[in-house]
Amino acid sequence: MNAEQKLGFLINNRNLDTDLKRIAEKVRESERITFDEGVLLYEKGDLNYLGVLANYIREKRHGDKTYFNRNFHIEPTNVCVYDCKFCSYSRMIKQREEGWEMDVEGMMDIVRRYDDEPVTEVHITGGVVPKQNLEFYAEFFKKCKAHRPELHIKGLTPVEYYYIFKKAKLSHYEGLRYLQACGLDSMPGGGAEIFHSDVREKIAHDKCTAEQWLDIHEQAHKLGMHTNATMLYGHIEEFWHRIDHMDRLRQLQDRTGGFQTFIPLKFRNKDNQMSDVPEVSVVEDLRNYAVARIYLDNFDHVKAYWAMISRDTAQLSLAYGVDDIDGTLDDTTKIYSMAGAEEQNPAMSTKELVELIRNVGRHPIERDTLYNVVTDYKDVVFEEDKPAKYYALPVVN
Ligand code: V47
Ligand code: SF4
Repeated sequence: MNAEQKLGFLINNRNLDTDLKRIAEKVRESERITFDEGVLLYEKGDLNYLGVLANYIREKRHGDKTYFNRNFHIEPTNVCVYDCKFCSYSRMIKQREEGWEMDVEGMMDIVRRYDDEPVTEVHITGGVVPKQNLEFYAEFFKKCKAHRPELHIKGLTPVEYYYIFKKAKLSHYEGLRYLQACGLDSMPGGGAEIFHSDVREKIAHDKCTAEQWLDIHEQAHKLGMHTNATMLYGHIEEFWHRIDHMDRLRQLQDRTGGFQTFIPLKFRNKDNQMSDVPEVSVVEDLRNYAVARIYLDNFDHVKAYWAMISRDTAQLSLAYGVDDIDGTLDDTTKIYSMAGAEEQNPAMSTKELVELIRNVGRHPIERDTLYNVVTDYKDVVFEEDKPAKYYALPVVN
């Protein structure tokens, strides 16, 4: 049975709850579901039901195509002026001895390590410190572009921008316009956490508010930049907080169309101030991907970040609405390993990523940050005698 037949079969099941049947019919007719219906999906939808709906939408949009990219991260600092309770990564100013703070040359050294490698994106994210201010990032973006113009800079989040623009006395629009002129191409989805103040005040009380986060993305969209959005789920929030979060994103997307990808991020509980909060199950992860795919009808892509949820769950997620699994990473990010993710040194070669996708019957496509196709791997056979670097990124010591 294909995805459409499965949906038809489910709708014709006489035992299906009437509310769930109505939602399934809406999905078949490509009608938007309401806030209350979103909450109901979480409350009543079992894994099979949600998977059928989400996969129907996923295959209608993308067929079997599954995207990844070749990227690396730079984490300019793990010191942070903020105090997010879920963060295992940041070292407060007073714990500086355990922290690092790079200068522009240190960041350029990382960029230069990839000079002969076919990476298309550098993803920059980390803590917030006074020294890494507007001019710091302006200088880095300019140097990076001068060195390698085609490398896409996906940099920082509203958490950093709110802090540095305020210090520089610039509006969100002015600050972003300036950094865009220096070389910034797009913005990753971090810092969103859970928007609703009931939860945000408990887990991320001192960084940018939901309104500030959304406004910075809106200004970026006005400048023609594409951005992503995340949601940190599976801790103290309730289902309706997740729908509230996605609803605010859906509304902004209706206005601007600037979001590309939604990335649910599973809360990991190692070594942070919320270690007493248990992590949710893999079933809940999959249900959550599926609800996101159903609710966010105006987002093109839903991404499972394999470094955070493990390779196995990333593979499973491809049947629950996910069409993107991020990139090679090359062991350049520590955010998740420090929070207890299975991947302690996250790096995958292109060949491994392609095989991971193929092994669950999907069609691997290497994309650039803006989803232009770089290589379609449908019929590519990996040859033993091709130099490893053709497929794989080197391990950096
Ligand atoms: O904003 C921090 C999250 C985010 C924990 O846009 C945690 O392509 C779980 O946003 N458990 C940063 N999550 C990472 C991020 C991201 C990752 C991959 C791709 C993209 C993209 C964006 O990491 C933070 C925060 O929400 N985070 N600590 C934790 N203990
Ligand atoms: Fe700082 Fe980000 Fe950690 Fe919050 S999540 S403490 S803003 S590094």
